[in-house]
This record gives sequence, C-alpha cells and structure tokens, in this order.
Amino acid sequence: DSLHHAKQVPGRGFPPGGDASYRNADWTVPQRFDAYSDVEHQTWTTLYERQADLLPGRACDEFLRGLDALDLHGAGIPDFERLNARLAALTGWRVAAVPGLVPDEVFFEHLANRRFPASTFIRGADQLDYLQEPDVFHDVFGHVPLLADPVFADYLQAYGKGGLRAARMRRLHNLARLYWYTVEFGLVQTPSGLRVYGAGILSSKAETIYAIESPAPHRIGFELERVMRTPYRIDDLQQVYFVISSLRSLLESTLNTDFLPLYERLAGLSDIEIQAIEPGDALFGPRCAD
Ligand code: HBI
Ligand code: FE
Repeated sequence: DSLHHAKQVPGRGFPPGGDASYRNADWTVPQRFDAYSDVEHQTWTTLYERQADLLPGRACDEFLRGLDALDLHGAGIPDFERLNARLAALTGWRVAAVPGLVPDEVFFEHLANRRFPASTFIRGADQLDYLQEPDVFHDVFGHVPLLADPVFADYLQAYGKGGLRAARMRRLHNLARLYWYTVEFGLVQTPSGLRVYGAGILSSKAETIYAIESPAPHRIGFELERVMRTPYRIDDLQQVYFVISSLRSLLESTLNTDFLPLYERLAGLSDIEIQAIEPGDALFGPRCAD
C-alpha cells in the first residue's frame, strides 16, 4: 500500500546511482548501525520522547509491556542485533532491515516466517509529523513492541500466510484493508477505556491524540467483512477506525474465518464509503476531554 512508497534516501537504503544489487534475494540489507549520525539518533530520541508522554492512557497495555520487554526506552535508534536477541527469545520474531518498500510477496514471505521488514533510514528533523513512507521510527517504535506479545505475534504471522493466498486469488486489495485497519490503525476497547494498538497511530503524535479524543472520526466495532469492504486514505488522519475487543478476539476472528468463501462473497459486494455508517455498525465514542 502507499503508506509505503519507497523513498531513496542518500546514504541509506539504495546506494547513489540506484544500484540495488547489494541487497539479498529477500530484499534484506545490513542495518549499518555504526553509520547513524548523532543527528539521526537525536531525531529518534525527539520522536520517542514526544510519544512516551502521550502513551499512558492511550496505548494498549500489550504495547507498553513490549516497549519494556524490548528495552526500547533507550536513547537513539535501536541496534537491530540487540533488539533481535530480546525479541527472538520472547516470541521467535526478528526484525529484518530492508531499504523501504518491498514487493507484496516479499513482505508476506517475511511475515509468514516471523520476520518483520523494517526500514533503516530515519525521517529528517524537518519531517517529524507525517511521512508517506515508513522509516525506522514508524517500523520499530510503532510495530515491534506488539511483536513481543504472543497473541499479536501469531496474528501477524497468520496475516503473512493469508497474504500469500490472497495474492494468488487476486483479493489483495481486500486483505490490505485488514492490515490497514488493524496493524496500522487499530483501536481496542479495554475495561479501562479505548486504547490504540495500530502502529500508524502510535508513531504519530497528532493521530495518537485524535484517535482517542477527537469526536470527528467514526469508531466502529470490528467486523471482518465490513473492514474488508472499506477503502482507506493514506494522506490524512483517518475518518474511520475499527475497534476490536481484544487482541485475542482479533486473532480468533481471522483464524476461525475461511477466507475463500469470504473472498468469493466480496467479489459480488460493493465497497462501503469511508464516512458511511451501515446498519449493524456498533459505534464507540471518543474519550471525553478532561
Ligand atoms: N514493505 N517494508 C514494507 N513495509 C510494509 O508495511 C509493506 C511493504 N510492502 C507491501 C506492503 N506493506 C503492503 O502491500 C501490505 O500491507 C498489503
Ligand atoms: Fe506500518
């Protein structure tokens, strides 16, 4: 999807001249941890400190526990090797450095094998707030903490396996919406209130506040077919979020669904407009400002 337009960053990712022959067949590259500049480490720390302030009461517990378990509080861009030692011990997942966007099949193949492809470059200090392509802060801070949770770890692997099947059935646009509205922009209703688990939200200061507090977006109870019929926009704050009741219920709804008849049904159903409320939608309110 186009959150992930590869941008060629001088000195990281694609080498000058665009020669991609340095990368491995699975698109992985070395992180080159020692080559990060102080300015690049400082950009991570600035982003980290902004988010750390916002997370209590907004991020789900599993995410916060993952930050602790992976020791992602340290200053600067994490060294993937050290991170992987902890992550692999917890759930068997690893982070694999990639230059940016990788082709769908390559992406799914990594996920199906419990490898999360993560960009190595970091956004410029002049682009702290929004970027269309994933950088190391989005990929590692946003996505990796939940990979320390055994239930989410299984969900993302199942998604990767499903992606390989959906691609063969030409229903990838439907499955990509599931990724978007869960892994990237998911909300979860917990006993202590609405919380964020989506990485696209958790790596954005503005969207972390907006997703929980703003009255503007719709918040609709998660239902697999409903989500797969809803397109998404990549260029602004979301107009709709889907709310799960727990990570386990999300995993179970995908494991208990036979996607084959679902895809057949979807082929005959129209898309639902992003702002639409359908009969049967369960609606959730924002957290009241205090
Ligand atoms: N590549 N590095 C990277 N990260 C992604 O999130 C990603 C990708 N390639 C394809 C892709 N996502 C999407 O097409 C899937 O989510 C459907
Ligand atoms: Fe992402």
